[in-house]
Amino acid sequence: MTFTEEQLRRVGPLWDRMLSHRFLLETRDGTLPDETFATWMRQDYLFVEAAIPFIAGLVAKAPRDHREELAGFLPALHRELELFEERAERAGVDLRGAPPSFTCHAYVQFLLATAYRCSYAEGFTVLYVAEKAYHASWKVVREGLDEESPWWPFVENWSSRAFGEWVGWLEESVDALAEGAGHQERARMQELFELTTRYEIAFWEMAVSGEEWPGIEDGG
Ligand code: MP5
Repeated sequence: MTFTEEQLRRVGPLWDRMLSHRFLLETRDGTLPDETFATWMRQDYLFVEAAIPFIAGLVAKAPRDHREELAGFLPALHRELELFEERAERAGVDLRGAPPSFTCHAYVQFLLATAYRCSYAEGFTVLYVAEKAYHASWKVVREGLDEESPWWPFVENWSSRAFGEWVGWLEESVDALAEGAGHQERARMQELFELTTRYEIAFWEMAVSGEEWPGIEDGG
């Protein structure tokens, strides 16, 4: 069994929880309140902005045969930001000025910390799980969302065949990195695999709960 098969099996219950999250099912069924979707858009825009220095940090450490593929993802992130800007303008959502939610802030700090402080294989594991999670999540939405929906371009972005090929490359690569990892590094990769899955669930949860920072309600 490959590393990713083993880990996806291990975190299976969490993964199922992520894929059956209300945010995805209600977006799929067209019943999610627009304001909830707008919350996700504002926060994910911040996440994607931070994904750029995250990937750049990984590129700096990447083995030579990974550099081109990884660096080649940076323009895709810029196009993704434009997709958010275009959709937000169409839907009358103001993307600018929203502070990061507690969960978004934590997830972004986690991303950057793994890219800059962990080994390449460990940071790469986080990238793989985040991308695999979005590919799988938006495939759930794809199963029912009307193609006329203003949110369809997001479905297309992450559930497309091209994105699936990118996730396929990440999967083969993370499996090869795990093969070459020592016992301790592999254990760290497993831990980061689970943590990233938990962050993905927390991100959907943040969007539906409209969470505030602790202390904000009493002026703290
Ligand atoms: C991704 C994302 C996918 N945009 N947001 C979260 C919370 N997780 C994963 O990453 P990318 O870099 O936008 O493909």
